[in-house]
Amino acid sequence: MIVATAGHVDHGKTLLLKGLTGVDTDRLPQEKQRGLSIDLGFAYRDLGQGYSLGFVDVPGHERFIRNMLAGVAGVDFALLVVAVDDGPMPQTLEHLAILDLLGVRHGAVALSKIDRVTPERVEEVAHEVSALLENSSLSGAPVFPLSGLSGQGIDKLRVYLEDAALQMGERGAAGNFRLAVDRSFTVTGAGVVVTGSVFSGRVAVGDQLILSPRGTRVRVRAIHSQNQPSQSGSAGQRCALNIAGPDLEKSQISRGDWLVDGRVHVPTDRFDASLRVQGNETDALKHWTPAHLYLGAADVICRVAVLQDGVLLPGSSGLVQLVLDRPIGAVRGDRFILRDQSARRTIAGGTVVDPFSPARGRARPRRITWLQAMSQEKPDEALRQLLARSPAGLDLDRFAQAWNLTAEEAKNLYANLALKRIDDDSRSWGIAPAHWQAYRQSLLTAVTDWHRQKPESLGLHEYELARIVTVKVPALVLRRAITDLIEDGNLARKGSIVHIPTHGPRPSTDDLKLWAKVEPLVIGGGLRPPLIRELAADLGMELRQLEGFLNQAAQLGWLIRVAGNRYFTPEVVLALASIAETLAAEAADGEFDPRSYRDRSGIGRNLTIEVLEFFDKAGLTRRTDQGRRINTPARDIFASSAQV
Ligand SMILES: Nc1nc2c(ncn2[C@@H]2O[C@H](COP(=O)(O)OP(=O)(O)OP(=O)(O)O)[C@@H](O)[C@H]2O)c(=O)[nH]1
Ligand SMILES: [Mg+2]
Repeated sequence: MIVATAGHVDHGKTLLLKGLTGVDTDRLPQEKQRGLSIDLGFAYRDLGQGYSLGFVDVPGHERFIRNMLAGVAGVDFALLVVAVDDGPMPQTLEHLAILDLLGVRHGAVALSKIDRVTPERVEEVAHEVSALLENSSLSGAPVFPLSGLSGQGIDKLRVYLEDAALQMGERGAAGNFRLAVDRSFTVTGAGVVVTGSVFSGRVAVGDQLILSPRGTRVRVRAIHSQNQPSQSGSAGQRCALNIAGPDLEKSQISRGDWLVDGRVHVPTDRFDASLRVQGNETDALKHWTPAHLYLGAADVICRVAVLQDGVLLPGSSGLVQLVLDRPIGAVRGDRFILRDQSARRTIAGGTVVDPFSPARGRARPRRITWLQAMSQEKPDEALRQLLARSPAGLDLDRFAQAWNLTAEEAKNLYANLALKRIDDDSRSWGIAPAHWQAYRQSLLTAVTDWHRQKPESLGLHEYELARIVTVKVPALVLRRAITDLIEDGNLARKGSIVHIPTHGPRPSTDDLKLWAKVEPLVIGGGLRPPLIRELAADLGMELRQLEGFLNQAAQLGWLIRVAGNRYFTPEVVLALASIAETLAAEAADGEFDPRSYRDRSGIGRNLTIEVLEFFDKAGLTRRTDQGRRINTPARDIFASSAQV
């Protein structure tokens, strides 16, 4: 368990921690000199049985609130310190508001400096503080009157903290490893060490991690968890990681960076969030208000885009998009604080809803319903709703990253949902079964409509199909849908053209006109139709143009290109095939040779060779040592194209 102090300047936070742990967390010379905490201080207390308490001491002075914000992010427990001589002061209130906005639910109040006042005064402040807590996330937190100076009352608080730590146990180490860096330094002999609170997951010595958002790869050489050497560290602990990497020298590590598992290295400079405006703000939060964002240990300047109703009234909550000056690390559920432009006032706090936000259409109704689904507490319910609302499905990898799910967690989640998954090497797509059916159907409808409108074409290219269909999916999904439809016999593919299997191309009027001239000439040649060259001369056409037409006529099934320079009608091909069958049937051994074929058909020696070779290719005949025999009956091969 990690405990952060909170409270007004000089109210006795640091002295109390010294009483609890024996450690003076004011380590900077300047802090000693001024008797004031400036930066974060850290202390630990071992509870045995593998449990320990980690303390983050924050400065109370309002000038150092930025450090305070870095310190309280990611803690489990808040220790609000109020000196009874002063009673609640401005930073008591501000720190309490911050803890409330961050949703810190576990905590205790230390009423310090009781050695300075009467018991009546202690009672009075106790009441005052309890009333302050009432409408906050720390409502009902126990109150411990004590003196940091004499040590009176500290034992009771210590016992309470130890009990709380044991009760909380180890925070579930769900999610990928994320540590919010609050300090980094170099140790001679060991190298770079970074410290911070572990927000989620687990880390072990030897793990590869990424320094995010800059993306530097590092390896974990050694771990101190809660100040003890350890082989691993996990959520709810403060860790110091000794890291190494080839590019580490060059990269400046600073407070606000994250050390994360590669799966959640997804920097974002724009995210959607649910935001609550502080109740004591005087004005409504307007669209595009500039602000300071504090998330994890990072702070960055941003603009607040209000997504609904234009403004957010004091005390109210709503959806916003934060547009940041620079990328940071953030995942669904991360808590944050907004302060005003000059960073003087805490104005709001919130929770990240979707770390991956579109720049355009952020306030469209479709986007708002998406965010409402993403606002669900559990990822399975969120995914169920998103799938139901996404006719095109969604990117599952993005979803898992947004929710900081490990590969294992994601796998289990998908297994328990009705979900059609389409994966390739680079991405994983999910779509609700009903939407998948509808999408496939829309493809079929589009192809059918295409045939109706363009009967002369065989079909359409995949990219044309993708353009026509209203639901837009990634190429991988389109391809899978087409493949499935082909497998089920609903579609057919020829090259890159898809079509309904029963559809054949229909000729245009011009084609029909030309065919009316060509057909008699081809038929007129009997079993020896004219050469293409001869046809062109007869028709007065250019050879190339005629060839184009004949090729198309072949696709329409009107002609068959038997030899390189000659087209036959299917009827003539069938007649020539019958001659081969007759010859084979007449022969005792079922074989015939080119000479007998030439004599029977009368088409001449050269054409005989061409025709017989064509028959071999088409599978009608098969060559043997002596001649040829029939391989497949002519009707099975040519009858469907001939008009019989
Ligand atoms: N008499 C008395 N003095 C105390 C007590 N606790 C703290 N002090 C004194 O109050 C002064 C401030 O104490 P700190 O512990 O530094 O206060 P702090 O809350 O850490 O202050 P910041 O970190 O600057 O916000 C010091 O001089 C302490 O000795 C107490 O219980 N009784
Ligand atoms: Mg202090």
